[in-house]
Amino acid sequence: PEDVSYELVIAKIPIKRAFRTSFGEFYGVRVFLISRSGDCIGAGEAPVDPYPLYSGEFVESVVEFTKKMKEHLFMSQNVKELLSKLNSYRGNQMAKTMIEYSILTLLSCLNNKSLVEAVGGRPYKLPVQESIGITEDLDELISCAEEALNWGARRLKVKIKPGWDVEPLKALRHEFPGVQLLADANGAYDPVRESHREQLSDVAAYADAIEQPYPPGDLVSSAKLSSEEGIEVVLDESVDTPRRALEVAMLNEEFGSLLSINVKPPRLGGLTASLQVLDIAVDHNIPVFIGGLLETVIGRSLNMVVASAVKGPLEPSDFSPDQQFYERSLAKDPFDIKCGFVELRDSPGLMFDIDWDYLESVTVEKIPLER
Ligand code: OSB
Ligand code: MG
Repeated sequence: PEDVSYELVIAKIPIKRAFRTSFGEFYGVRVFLISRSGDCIGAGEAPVDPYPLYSGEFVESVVEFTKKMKEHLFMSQNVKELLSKLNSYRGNQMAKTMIEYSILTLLSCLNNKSLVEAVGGRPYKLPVQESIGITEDLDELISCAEEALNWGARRLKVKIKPGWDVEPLKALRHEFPGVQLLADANGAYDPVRESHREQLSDVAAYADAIEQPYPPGDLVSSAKLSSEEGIEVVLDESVDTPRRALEVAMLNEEFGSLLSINVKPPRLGGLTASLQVLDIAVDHNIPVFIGGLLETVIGRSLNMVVASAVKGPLEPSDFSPDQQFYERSLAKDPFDIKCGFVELRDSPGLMFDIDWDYLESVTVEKIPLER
C-alpha cells in the first residue's frame, strides 16, 4: 500500500519465572515490526535473544537486516516480489519471519480475509503441550509439571542437559506414569562421547521422545539414536530449511528411524517455508508438531496459522498462552485454553487486539523506518 509505514520495536517483557535450557537463560527481550496502513495494523515478531545461542541470530542482527531491507519494504509491488527479494539473501530466518508476518497480517486486515483461510486451514482446536525449563531441583520440576497437568497440558516437554537428564525423567515417569514426556536437549550431547550415549539411552527408557540430542549439523547421529533405541527423535535446530526436511525423510528410509520435526516458523524463515515443510512431512509420513521460542501472542498467532494448515495428525504443540511465561499477555483478548486445547480464531489480520499501553510500557527502543 502507498501509505504504509513501519516501526521496529525492541521490548523487554518481564517474565514470571526463569526459563533455563542447556544453552542459557531467557530474559524476555523481543523484537517486533509493526506495520500500518489506513485503519489497519500488522505485526511480526522475531524471537531473538541478546546473544546468538539458539541460532545465529540476535537482537542487533534482526534490526540491521530489517534496516537493510528498507528499500524492498517500500518499493516492492506485491508480497510475492518482497518475499522473493528477502529470500535472495541467506540466513536471517527470524528477521524474515518477522517481516513476512507483519506484512501478511496487515494485508489480511486490509483485504478482510483471514490468514487461516488463506492457508487453507480451519479454526481447529489445537492440542497444547507445556515446556518446562531446567529447574533448581526435582521438587520444583514436579510442581511445575503438576501445574501444567492441572490446566490440561497434553504432553510435558522438559529441558535436559548432561547431568540433568535421567533423574528428572525418571522422577516424572514415576510421578505421572501415563503422561507423554518429551526430553529436549537443545543439542547438548556429544555424539562421540560414550557416557553421553549411555545417558541418552537411560533417558529413552523413561521418555516417549527425545528432542535435538546432538548439535544442529549432525542429523545422522540422531537417526542412529532413534533406530538403536527404538524411540522418536524430534529435530528442532537441525531443520532450518525445507531441504533439511527432505533429508529427514531420506534418513528415516535409510536407518529405519523415527525422526520427527518440530516445525518452528521463525527458525525456517516464516509461513511459506513452514508450509513447504508440512507438505514434505505429509508426503513422507514424518510426524510433526509446531514449536515455540517463547514468543508473545504475536509470534504464537503465526505458529497457530501454520498449525491450522497441518493435513495429518498434529502432536501436542507449543501453544500455551504467553502469560504462562510473561507476567502479562501482549493481547487484550488472549487465546483460551480448555482441557489442553487452544481454540484457533480465523478473524482477518492479527486475530487479537494488541495491548498497546502494555507494549509501550515495556518498550526499550523504537526505530521508525523512513521511506
Ligand atoms: O528448543 O523448543 C526449544 C524456548 C527457547 C528456545 C528453545 C526452545 C524453547 C521452548 C519454548 O521449548 C517452548 C514454547 O515457546 O512454549
Ligand atoms: Mg527444542
